[in-house]
This record gives sequence, C-alpha cells and structure tokens, in this order.
Amino acid sequence: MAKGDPGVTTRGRRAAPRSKRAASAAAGDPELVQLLTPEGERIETAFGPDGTEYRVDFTDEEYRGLYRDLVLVRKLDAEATALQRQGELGLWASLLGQEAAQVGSGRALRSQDMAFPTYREHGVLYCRGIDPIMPLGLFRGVDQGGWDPNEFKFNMYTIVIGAQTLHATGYAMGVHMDGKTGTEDGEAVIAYFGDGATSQGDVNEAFVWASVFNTPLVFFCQNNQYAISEPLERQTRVPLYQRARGFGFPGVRVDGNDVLASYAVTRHALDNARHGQGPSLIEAYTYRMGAHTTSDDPTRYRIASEVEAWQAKDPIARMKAFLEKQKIADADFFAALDEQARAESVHLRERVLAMPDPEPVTMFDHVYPHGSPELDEQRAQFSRYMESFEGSAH
Ligand SMILES: Cc1ncc(C[n+]2csc(CCOP(=O)(O)OP(=O)(O)O)c2C)c(N)n1
Ligand SMILES: [Mg+2]
Repeated sequence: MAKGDPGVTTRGRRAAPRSKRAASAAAGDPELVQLLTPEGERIETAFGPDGTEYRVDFTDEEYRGLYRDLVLVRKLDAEATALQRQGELGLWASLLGQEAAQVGSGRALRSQDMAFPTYREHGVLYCRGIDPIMPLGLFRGVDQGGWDPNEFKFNMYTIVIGAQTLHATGYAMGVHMDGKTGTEDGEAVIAYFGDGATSQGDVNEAFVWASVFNTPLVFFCQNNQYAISEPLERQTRVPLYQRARGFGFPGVRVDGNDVLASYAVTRHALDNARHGQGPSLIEAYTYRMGAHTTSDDPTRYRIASEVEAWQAKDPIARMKAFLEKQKIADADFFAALDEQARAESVHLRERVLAMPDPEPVTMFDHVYPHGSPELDEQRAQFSRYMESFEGSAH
C-alpha cells in the first residue's frame, strides 16, 4: 500500500514563507489542509497553520489501493446497516461519510503504532488487517469483540465517550518511558474520538497529561458535525483544532473527506510523535452522512439540504473523479472492484448469519483472569436456573 514516507516533506514546525501561505489560502480554505478538491482536482502542496508543508507522492497502484479501501469499507458498512435492519445485529454505528478520514489515517499508521478507537472506526480496523467480521460479533451480542489488541495494535472498541483518550495517553506515556521513541522505528499512538467527546473531562485531562509528559500521541478528532443530535455549535466557539494551543501542542484541521490530506497530516503527526516531539491534535473536518446509530432518526434534527451539501463533498466520488481524470483507473478496474465489494459483503453476511449463539452461562467467562468466588457462585446459581427449564416446552 502506501509507500515509504510520501506525506512528509518537513519535520520541523517552521513557518512557511508569506508567499506560500498566500498560495495555500488561494487554493482553498486556509484553515483546512486539502490535497484533493471535491471535484477531484489535485492540490500539489498544502500548508498547516504553523507552516508545515504537506504533500503526497503515491504511485498509481497506491492511489488505486486507497480507492479500493474506501469502496470496500463503505460497502461492508452498508451491509452491516442492512443486517441490523433485518434484526441480525442489535445495533450498528455507521461510518458513512467518514471513510477518507479513517482510511487516510489508518494507512498512515506504521505497523508498530498503536490505535485506540471509538465504536465507529470500522475503516481503521480494516486498515489494521482485522477481519471485518470481528466487530459484528460485538454488535450481534454473541461475543465481546474478538480481536487481540496487541496482535493488531488496535485496542477494543470503546463506547464510553472519550475514555479511550485517557487509555491512549497512559499507553503512550508507557511507550515513552520504555524508551521506544526518538528514532525512525519509534512507536507512536493514535487516539480517535468525536467532536462531542471534546466536551468530556476525560479528553481535556488526556490533553493535559499528554502535553506535560511529551507523549508520542496523535489525538485524531473526527469532527462529523454532530454528537447524536447535538450540533457542533453546542460543543465549541472556536475551531476544535485551535484548542490544542491552549494545552501546549500543535493542532491542524484537515479535510476529512480527502483521503490524501488525511494521510499526509496523520503521517506527519505520527512521525513527529515517534521522534519524541510530543502530541498533536488533528481535527478531521467531515460529516456523518447517515444516522448516529441505527437507533437514531436524524431527520428529527437536521435538514435534507445540509446532507445534500455534504454529499457533494463525498470522499469516494472525489477520489473516483481524480482516478478517472488522471487515467489512473479504467472502467474494468471500477467494475472489478464493484464485484469484489459485492462478493465480500455477501461473504460477510453469510458468516454473520452462521455465528453461533453463545451458551448464556459463558457471560461469566473472562470477567477475571483467575475467577472469583462470588462469580463462581453466581454462575452455579444461574446454571441451576437454566437447568430448571430443561424438559419444559419453553
Ligand atoms: C460517557 C458517555 N456519555 C454519554 C454517552 C452516550 N453517547 C453515545 S455516542 C454519544 C455522542 C458522541 O458524539 P461524538 O463524540 O461527536 O462521536 P460520534 O458519535 O459523532 O462519532 C453520546 C453522548 C456515552 N456513550 N458515554
Ligand atoms: Mg460527532
């Protein structure tokens, strides 16, 4: 996939010459790092608010690979939503609209880097090489999330808003204390969270600790404009990325619907972190195109024209337009990819339907590594209760 170090041309946080800043402003919103416009036009170089220069230089195969990731994670996500609608999952939190933020940042991670997700990072999970069936077991209620965080360097999904930012901070402090930073092979940590989470005490405490202990941590906020029904204006009066400054580390806002810019900005922040330059905040400016979860009805709190305006900035459509304009991919490529996405989603569905229901008594397993007398008693009591049904019609 993404090769070497295409996203990083400067390590320092030096100020860009005035002319370059003007050029960046002319190319688009000066507050938004963008390398691919909604129309699919490439911007060669973009500058962050502190003058950091961002560019990517992917091969055609790598561009196609990023597009493939975007299409596959959207298709698998749509299949999960359909499965929930048909009663096969208890709940699903769709990533629709946020594919570029997740694939861009997920592919920017090096193999040694550790990620701490929320409940919506199915695209990052995919980039980490985890079988997409894994989170579906959790949302079907048949397991507690089946992957090994250490094996995949991807922690368990966290539903408690913002809690994972503290877990990530503690983990990153450990990485730093173990001397695993300071070189090209150093380890960096990334914590995902939403715009709503920035109002949580946990996240603000994580900012303080990460800053004063100079931890190798990238705070990756997907600002999808809503915390369930609460709009961004109820969370902040300043752009979220600017909050970083008050905590003593840099912040940058990237076009989260632009997979190339999301990659470049994340790769740069991770590399700064692994080299011992401390934390940073990335605000990926994006939009939740679907419902908060399958339990939510967004038509109750937002208007259709807003959704339509963001559909025009679709992360997949702009990448497709770019590949077509540049003749990087042809009709055969797109047709083959559609077929691959269809086949993978059918395969996913078949495996979900084949997931065995767990024995109810297994809910007592794995609570403590070495058991506990109280829990053993509860298990025995529950087993007797279940046995009382044996032989009855119900
Ligand atoms: C500590 C805590 N409070 C409240 C909730 C209920 N809750 C679940 S999702 C959510 C909104 C989160 O919004 P945001 O951080 O923007 O993430 P998004 O869902 O938009 O990705 C809330 C309040 C929770 N899970 N945990
Ligand atoms: Mg949100």
